Amino acid sequence: MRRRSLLVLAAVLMTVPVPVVEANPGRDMVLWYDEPAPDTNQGWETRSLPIGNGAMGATVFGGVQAERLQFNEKTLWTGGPGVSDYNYGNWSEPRPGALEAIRQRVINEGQVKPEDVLASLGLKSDTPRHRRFGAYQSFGDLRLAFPHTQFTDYRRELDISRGTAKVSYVADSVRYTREYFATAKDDVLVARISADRPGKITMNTRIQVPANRTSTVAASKGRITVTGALASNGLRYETQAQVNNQGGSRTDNADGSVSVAGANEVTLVLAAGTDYANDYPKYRGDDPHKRVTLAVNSAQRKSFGILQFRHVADYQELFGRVSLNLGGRMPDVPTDDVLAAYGTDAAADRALEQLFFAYGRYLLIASSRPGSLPANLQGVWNVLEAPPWQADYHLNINIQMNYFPADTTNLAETAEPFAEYVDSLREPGRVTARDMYGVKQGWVAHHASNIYGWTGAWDHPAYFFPESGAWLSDQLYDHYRFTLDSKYLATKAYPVMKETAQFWLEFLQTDPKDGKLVALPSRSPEIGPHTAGASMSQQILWLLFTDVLEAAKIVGDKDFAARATEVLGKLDPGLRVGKWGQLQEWKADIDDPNETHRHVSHMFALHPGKQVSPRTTPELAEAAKVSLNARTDAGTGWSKAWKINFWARLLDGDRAHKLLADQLKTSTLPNLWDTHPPFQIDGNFGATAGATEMLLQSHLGAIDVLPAVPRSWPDGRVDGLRARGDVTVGVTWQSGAPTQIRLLTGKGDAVKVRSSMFRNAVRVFSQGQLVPHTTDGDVLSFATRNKGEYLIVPVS
Ligand code: FUC
Repeated sequence: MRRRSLLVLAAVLMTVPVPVVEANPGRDMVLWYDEPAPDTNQGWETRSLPIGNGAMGATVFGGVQAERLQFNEKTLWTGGPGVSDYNYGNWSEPRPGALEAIRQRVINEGQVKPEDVLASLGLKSDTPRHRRFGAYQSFGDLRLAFPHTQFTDYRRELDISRGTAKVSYVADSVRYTREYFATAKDDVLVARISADRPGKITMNTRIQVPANRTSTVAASKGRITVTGALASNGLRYETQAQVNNQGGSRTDNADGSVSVAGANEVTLVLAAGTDYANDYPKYRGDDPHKRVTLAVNSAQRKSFGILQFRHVADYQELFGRVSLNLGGRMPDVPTDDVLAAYGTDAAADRALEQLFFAYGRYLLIASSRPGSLPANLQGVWNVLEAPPWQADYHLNINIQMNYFPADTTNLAETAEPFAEYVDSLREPGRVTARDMYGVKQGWVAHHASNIYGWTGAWDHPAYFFPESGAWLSDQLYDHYRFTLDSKYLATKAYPVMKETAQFWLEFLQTDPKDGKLVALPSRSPEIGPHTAGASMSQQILWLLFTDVLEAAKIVGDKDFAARATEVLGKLDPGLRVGKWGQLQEWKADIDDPNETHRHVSHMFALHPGKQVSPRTTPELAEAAKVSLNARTDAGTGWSKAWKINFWARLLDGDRAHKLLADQLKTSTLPNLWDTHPPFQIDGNFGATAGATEMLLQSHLGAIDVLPAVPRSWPDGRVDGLRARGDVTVGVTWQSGAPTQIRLLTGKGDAVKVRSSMFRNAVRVFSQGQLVPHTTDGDVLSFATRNKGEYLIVPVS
């Protein structure tokens, strides 16, 4: 009887969501403001609201009289092959013996100053980098002018549950509404301007582009076309916007603007593109005219309603896969006020945390979709000609962090542009490996790259980071561990991983001190001297060869598996506890306990690596805590975000939550963009990844449920998170302990689930039937089948 009713209950629980607390999706997933963003660069950075479809992005200012949508397209970059003396960062002439001399100095003297390494291996100051490297550019501004000077009831919002933005206000007793979205389905930005009374829309539409390019502007049949080329490199660009009115009249103006008078409604579709192609060595493809014309033509044939329906369905298919309920209750005040009041009201704090978590997923969907370039330092949004760090691809933490949440939060597709980009660095990277280091096989890139295959040297002492390719390869393999997509492994990840490992087979050196293989010279990113075998270098390389070994076995590359095994036998793993109990940052015990630098790269073994964990290596985990405590919780946006991940991996939920709170209080702008400062998007992605690590981990082989849930999240529910092994996970918890674990298996295999819940008896159900399982301490194991649904509940 008891068993039967449990089975019924279980069957019911499988299908009916059981929220622990009431959520209010209408309000919870909306950022909203009661004023426009100021029409300045600072207003853009702190208050404009981002929409995007991966390739294109726009930010909504929401001015009543003067609306501005600043827009971007990923491929509009200065620099590169269009600049006459572009050289991919490679040396202009050979420097025989330069690398050997530095290596010998490191061996003889123990360490060498970054400036000395720069002088012998870096870019010479007579070949300034900036002009050649280039920077990501603003495409332009879509400017809409309205006659309204007096208004009331103003609201500007971004609904991240739908991927749509809206501005609305009342003027002369008429409610005006502007709706915006960027759709990946139809490759355009879409706007609708409407009113609650007919014939009320009178407006002017124009497109403005920055001065660093030629431009021809024309308007015909409501179509505004702007074409030209960047002065820097001749990159051709084109943007078209179609203005369609329902009712009233439309006029093409000689200045290239389009006016509408007395319409019921106006819809706008805009597309943009360049003749860039991610194709070494020229990086040029077809003129954008055809593509842009086709995108606008086919979009304008669809009604606004159809475009919106297609967009929302497409967007929600991704966004809707995950939900998190921490019991938050969003107060009915603007989002900037909720942020400012963070820390004063638990229910509002939880609501903001839920929103911030979801916002990272929103931003990733908006800035990284298949077929385009990956999210850069600012995702897809940039307003400046000279953005901070070129809004480029920094390869020593930043692009990696952008993709930390891709798999764990069930957005595997967003990682495709990342894999394609990494793959595309191989061709230029082979030339760099050969020209700079005389390496015959393999590829290398250094600490940052552009969209034109810049894999060579830099003109800054921080530049030397040949390990970037290895870290990127580790991440490509981790993606496989989530999806178990063997075609992706064989055709995409493994070839990149193998070629990276080939570089290191030649580049690794034997440390005469102990005969171990080390990176030489090697530095902890952006801090300290160049030495032999800095911890992060070794940890990354340990993971690379461990992954390559595993992958080689799967794809059947026996010879290379043997090479990887050989290297692993001799490789220094980069794990040492030093004299003040710290996890050493360098091979020699030279860590300064007073150092508070934002980079804490030697924690790589903790996250995203797997060598250090309280579960497997408690002494090393203790040492990691000592190092992290010495570095303090301070740091820039991304640094705090990474620390959330570190403390989650150390199973300290309260500390992880403190870092998340610190990030919200001190590194988050009113539009919820992360600030380094300035705005840098990696911190958004890192925070979302960190919150996920608090709820679910799977890097050690078991699905670790609620490994670091903080005291401030006593009750909650999460659905749709992904664990390695192609498993989708949901958890409901009360007083910090799971009351229900839901698994959806993919390819199907035995699973191991870890939770303190298993110290007491549990039942596992699938399709209303009990599933046999075994428990060993906190770990529960059972066999699963393809696409099986499983429910784990306590016996009580
Ligand atoms: C690295 C970091 C900086 C910044 C830049 C884009 O150089 O050290 O803090 O994030 O990347």
